[in-house]
Amino acid sequence: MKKLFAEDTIAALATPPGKGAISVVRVSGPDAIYSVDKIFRGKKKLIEVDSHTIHYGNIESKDQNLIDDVLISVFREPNSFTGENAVEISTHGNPLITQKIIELLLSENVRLAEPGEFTKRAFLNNRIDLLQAEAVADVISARTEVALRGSRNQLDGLLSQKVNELRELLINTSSFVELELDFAEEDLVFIDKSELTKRINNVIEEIDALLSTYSFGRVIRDGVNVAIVGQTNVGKSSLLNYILKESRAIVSSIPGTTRDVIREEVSIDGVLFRMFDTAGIRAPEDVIEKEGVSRSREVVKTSDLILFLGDVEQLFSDELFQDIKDLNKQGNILKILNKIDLVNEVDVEFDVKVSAKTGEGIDILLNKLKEKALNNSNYSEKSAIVSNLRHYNCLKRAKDNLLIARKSAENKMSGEFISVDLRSAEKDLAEIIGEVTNEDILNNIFSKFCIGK
Ligand SMILES: Nc1nc2c(ncn2[C@@H]2O[C@H](COP(=O)(O)OP(=O)(O)OP(=O)(O)O)[C@@H](O)[C@H]2O)c(=O)[nH]1
Ligand SMILES: [Mg+2]
Repeated sequence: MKKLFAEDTIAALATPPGKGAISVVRVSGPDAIYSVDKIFRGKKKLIEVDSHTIHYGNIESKDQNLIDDVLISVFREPNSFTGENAVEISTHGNPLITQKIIELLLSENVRLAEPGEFTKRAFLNNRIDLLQAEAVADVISARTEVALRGSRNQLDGLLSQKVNELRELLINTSSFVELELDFAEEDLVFIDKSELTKRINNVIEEIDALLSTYSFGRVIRDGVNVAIVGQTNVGKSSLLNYILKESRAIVSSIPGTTRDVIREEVSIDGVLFRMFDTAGIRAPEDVIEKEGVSRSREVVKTSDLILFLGDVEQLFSDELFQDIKDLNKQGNILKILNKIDLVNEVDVEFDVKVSAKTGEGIDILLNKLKEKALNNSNYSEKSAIVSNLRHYNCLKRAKDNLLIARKSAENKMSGEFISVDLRSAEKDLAEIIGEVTNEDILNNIFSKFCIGK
């Protein structure tokens, strides 16, 4: 049997801390079943039961005091999430109970799990690849349905499959090149140069297609930051309230009402928008307002999208518009004209006209927001999507190596050069799914998980 990675047995609370109907303590490692058996009184000894069975009984302290009556699920290696012996103890949902159970386990040769250690073990025992391990965290933290479907696809291996296809193509192609080198003296041709270039181009195209999903992938995974900015009193807070359908921010006819940045989330057709209502920008009247204005400017810098608001009375200050444009590198700005309920006609240039009072035009605005955020991309939910910077960077490096290989092929360089770059590109792809990896990368990924995952 294949040697499993871990020698020690770990335990942690797998459900959120706090009170609930039930809580689950998860135990994994060679001694998982044996150690739980030591603190469990049921009809049968757990070391004797079959894998994937559930058992009722009591958890007792050393002096035989009842801690809780529990249900225990037993999984025998290699058929568990981690690939190791694993036990899940379902208790009544009280932190005092789960804490006590974990303490008892710690006295039975079990140690507390590190963040992400269960998932890390699943990866190291080849139950899932690195892409899927990362998807576990994404599935858990997804905040909209679209994000959930995206991470679910990754967990199901959609992106892994695509990456592996490309790796196979590269391995295949570079073996032909290498074969030719082996038979250099016989002057045999296994793959002619035009076929070689064609194949490299094919992989570059596929990588480009994956890279192009990144902005979309990032949007559905992380959401979009939207800043509402403009002069005072143009109706920024009213717009926020209208979009949220609640009276979140204070609205008043006094200019300079909003002083702090107000942040709220709203999901529009499954895309998460983080809306920032900011202090109106004008020459500040006091220190608090001054701080408010400087915070507005900070928000502008880090937002993905800007709603630059004017109203029918104040229109747009070109100077302020330019100022905001200079601050925001993304340059995604929508010019919105507010309070159109007050006039019959308007004669200014803007992207959308709305009334935060009557709601006129807000639907159009939200659609535009979504369009801008998704960059007009129209990806099928069934296709592989890149949503993680680490994956994006690996793909980018693979592409760069392929561009060099293509150049060498076009310049009729010796196969040695070409095969080296093809192999490097393949390694870059292997890094995505964790086939080549190092401890730093792993620590970096799994330390972001919480304990119990
Ligand atoms: N008629 C009309 N009045 C509006 C509309 N939107 C906002 N107002 C009014 O305009 C005034 C200012 O609205 P706010 O939402 O507080 O404006 P703001 O841009 O957040 O202002 P500051 O926070 O001071 O920068 C309030 O009296 C609102 O009722 C609108 O579409 N139509
Ligand atoms: Mg305001």
